[in-house]
Amino acid sequence: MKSTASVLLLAGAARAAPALSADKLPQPFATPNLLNLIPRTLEIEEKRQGWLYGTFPFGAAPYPTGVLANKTIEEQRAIWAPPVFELGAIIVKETALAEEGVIAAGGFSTLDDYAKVYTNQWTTSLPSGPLPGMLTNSTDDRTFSMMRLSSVPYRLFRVKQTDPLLFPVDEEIARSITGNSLEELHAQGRLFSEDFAEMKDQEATTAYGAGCQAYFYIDNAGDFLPLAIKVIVKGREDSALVYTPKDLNDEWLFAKMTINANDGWHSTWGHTTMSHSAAEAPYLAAIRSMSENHPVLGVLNRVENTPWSVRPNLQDSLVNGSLDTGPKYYPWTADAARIWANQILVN
Ligand SMILES: *[C@@H]1O[C@H](CO)[C@@H](O)[C@H](O)[C@H]1NC(C)=O
Ligand SMILES: *[C@@H]1O[C@H](CO)[C@@H](O)[C@H](O)[C@H]1NC(C)=O
Ligand SMILES: CC(=O)N[C@H]1CO[C@H](CO)[C@@H](O)[C@@H]1O
Repeated sequence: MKSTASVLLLAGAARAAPALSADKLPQPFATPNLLNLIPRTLEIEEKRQGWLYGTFPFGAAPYPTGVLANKTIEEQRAIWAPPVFELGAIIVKETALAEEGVIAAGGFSTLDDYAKVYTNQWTTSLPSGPLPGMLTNSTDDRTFSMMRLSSVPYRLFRVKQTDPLLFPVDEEIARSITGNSLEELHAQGRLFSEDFAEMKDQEATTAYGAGCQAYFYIDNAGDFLPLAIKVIVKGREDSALVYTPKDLNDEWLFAKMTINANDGWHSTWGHTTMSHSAAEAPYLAAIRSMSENHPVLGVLNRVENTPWSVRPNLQDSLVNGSLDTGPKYYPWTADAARIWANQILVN
């Protein structure tokens, strides 16, 4: 089975590759043995000199540098950078068109007017429109809670019975929303939480931001719903307000939007470090430790598809080419992104 797979992989590689000189002919995948010991030792020695541990301005896991690494990085950048910049240019163009479209349609005066931003707009950069329900059901609590589950849910936890509660919720209000007190939901294993409190301390732009904590619960019908959001602002922790669906609609919406910024920030930057860097660190070590014909590296080479383009792309496009300003839809700076992303990796 194993050798059949190797032959198939090799056949594919041979077909895809341009004519190879005799010394570059693909070797069958094999673990180290007496026959390949010497050529492999030489190969690995060459790779260890050409793939060094470096750093990247964005930080996170070690970033490769050296003669061989730079060549691969350049090739991967050549594949990735053009489509990213092409899309970036289209977004800039379509943003201007959407602004004109909103003005032509009479501007914003109610919340529902935000749908105008998407009417016949973003045809190339967002052809299927925003997420289902974003325009029609944006204020529905189920849209909000499903966003927690369907995007990057790693900051959502069930509050275990042995875990302390993050913050209290008025018992009468909790009962009027859920039929239970917070403690009862907790005891029944129906209570969930998100804790982004660390974000209150980040270097902010002029936009408003906070570090939020939230509770979610499973109701009697089995729906996963938000119960309360605590909005914590640096220096005013003691007077942090707890919002619930029983507050005025706009206040509750404000609380949901505030934690949305936390979760979006987490998806953007946490995914770089927790997903990409966590895979890139062992990959770089594997490149430096194994022959290209080692079956394990063969698998890693297929899994890690052009990884060395990810951080440069983030640096150039998400951070918008500037080391000083982050994407404008977050209330925190690009420096805050780098610091946060590196801390979350350590944690
Ligand atoms: C590899 O690229 C990095 C970053 O551009 C550069 O600092 C380094 O000198 C290069 N190394 C070699 C050996 O070309
Ligand atoms: C919007 O909410 C309604 C009422 O609950 C539901 O029937 C519909 O499926 C929702 N639409 C989307 C796109 O989720
Ligand atoms: C490099 C890059 O794409 N920079 C852009 C960042 O965003 C500003 C404002 O939208 C543009 O003017 C820059 O061209």
